Amino acid sequence: GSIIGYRTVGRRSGERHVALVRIPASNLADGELTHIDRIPVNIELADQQWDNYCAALDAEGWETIEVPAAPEMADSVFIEDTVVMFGELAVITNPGAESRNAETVGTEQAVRELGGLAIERISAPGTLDGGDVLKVGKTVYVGRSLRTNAEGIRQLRALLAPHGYTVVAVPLTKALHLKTSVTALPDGTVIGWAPFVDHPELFDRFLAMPEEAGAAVVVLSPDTVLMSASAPRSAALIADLGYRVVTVDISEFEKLEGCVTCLSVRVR
Ligand code: CIR
Repeated sequence: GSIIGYRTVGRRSGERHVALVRIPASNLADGELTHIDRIPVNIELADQQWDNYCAALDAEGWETIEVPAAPEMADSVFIEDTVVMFGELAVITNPGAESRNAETVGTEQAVRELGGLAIERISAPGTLDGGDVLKVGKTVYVGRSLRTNAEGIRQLRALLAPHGYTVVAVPLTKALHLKTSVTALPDGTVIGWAPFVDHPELFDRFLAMPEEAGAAVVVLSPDTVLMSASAPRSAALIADLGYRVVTVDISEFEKLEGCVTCLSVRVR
């Protein structure tokens, strides 16, 4: 059928699908926490879950490339916050948490080594975390969060305007990052955990998920999404809409307010 056709075309085109990842730091358990209490993190299990996450991407045709390890930066595994990709343009962020700010150095190095990408930067006093940026076609929703400020949004808007993107700022008070509260299906429907969404009316189509972790999907192909194993009812709901759902257990990262999106950056 057409679903299989899509995947075959993808492979035939010989396009290289790359995702950046970063191995968990040895002090992962000390990561920042904003909205939840600290629960002990099982480091060994976290390493295993990270391996499985990378293997799942690989199995779905995304070659994983490791950004140089930052063993002393507790939150560095959450690489999504350090760079946002817009086709040929990579925007290196300026993470809003002091403890995370230097994470961008290794990411920028890796992006440079990938080659073929124009590199721009968000700079002080602007702050922006990649977890606050949700792309839906040519619309770029950006969470105005504890981590992303007005100046960061202004800079991103100015960088993207020449590329034909519209930046839509989204007030966010109930979750750490925009993508903790909403992401989007391949068809552009914004899905989310309603208690975390201040303004569902900002989205063209909004579909509420039955679980908190169900708010986050990673689009792997036009017919496949990656989700956390801690949102089985949301996964079933999305499968029932005609999508293939691949699940991974990321419990140890969820204890640190990480979700399925933040452990990689898909270069696209
Ligand atoms: C932090 O507070 O920055 C980390 N503990 C979690 C970051 C998760 N990133 C994301 O959702 N994009």
